[in-house]
Amino acid sequence: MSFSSIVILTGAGISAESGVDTFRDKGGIWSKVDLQDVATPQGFKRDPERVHAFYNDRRAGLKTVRPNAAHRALARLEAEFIGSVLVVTQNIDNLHERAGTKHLLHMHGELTKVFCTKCGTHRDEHGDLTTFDYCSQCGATGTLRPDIVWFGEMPYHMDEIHEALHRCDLFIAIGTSGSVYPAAGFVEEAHAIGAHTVELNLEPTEHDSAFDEVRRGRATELVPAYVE
Ligand code: BJW
Repeated sequence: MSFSSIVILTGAGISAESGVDTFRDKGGIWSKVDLQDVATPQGFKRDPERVHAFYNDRRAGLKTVRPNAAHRALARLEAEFIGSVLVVTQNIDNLHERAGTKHLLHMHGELTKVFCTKCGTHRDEHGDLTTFDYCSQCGATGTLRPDIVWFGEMPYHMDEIHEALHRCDLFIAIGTSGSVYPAAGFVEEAHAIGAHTVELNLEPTEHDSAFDEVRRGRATELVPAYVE
């Protein structure tokens, strides 16, 4: 088979072997904290200190992890492929860009960014965020929040993603359980326009039957083997 336009959706499983926790696996993030407390606008309103502490820890954790063979294989694919490759990640870590991927969309936000709820300015943040911090743009205090898409909020870059899905001829989902929409529905969108759809994942997922091709195993083995 030969392809000209590839969309790759990645989830927490691609970063698992770098040492980043997944959400729904045994011992995953949602087994340790209640998502209503840390991943909803309501949770942030109730207890911003707690939410800042949760993301500050994870932001600090980025300094201790490195891209793995799966991130690197996708960067090589992009560099060598004649045609278009778009990586859409649900991950808020920065391992794809550190591996060298350029054409990348973070649909659920980024740990290394914050935004001001008063003036809407987004900026980089590599240290801790507190409720006392002020916005360097509008000067307001206590209005900064992690630049993360929480439940009930609209994911980023949706127009660009739908446009890419509607012209791709290969869609690959890597390391995602397919539990969270709208990302979980991308395979159906790609399938509907006739794209070949592939799932690379450690375990069976809710959407197995929607894919033309399913491969099981660790991302660091499956991804280099599939794309090279
Ligand atoms: C390996 C591996 C290895 C492990 N190698 N593989 C009912 C029906 C449909 C939709 C909804 C509904 N009720 C509510 C909704 C909407 C909701 C939703 O989908 N809820 C579901 C729970 C049902 N979605 C939303 O709210 C989204 N927004 C939205 O829909 O907006 C629409 C809207 C309309 C109008 C007005 C306003 C809005 C937003 C979703 C935001 C998700 N945010 C999170 C948290 C981010 C912050 C943080 O990180 O703390 O994003 S949730 C969490 O899940 C995170 C992830 O990106 C996301 C997906 O998880 P992922 O990546 O799939 O990880 P896991 O752990 O689930 O799976 C890992 C997989 O890897 C497993 O399968 C393993 O087997 C595998 N694996 N090791 C290969 N080594």
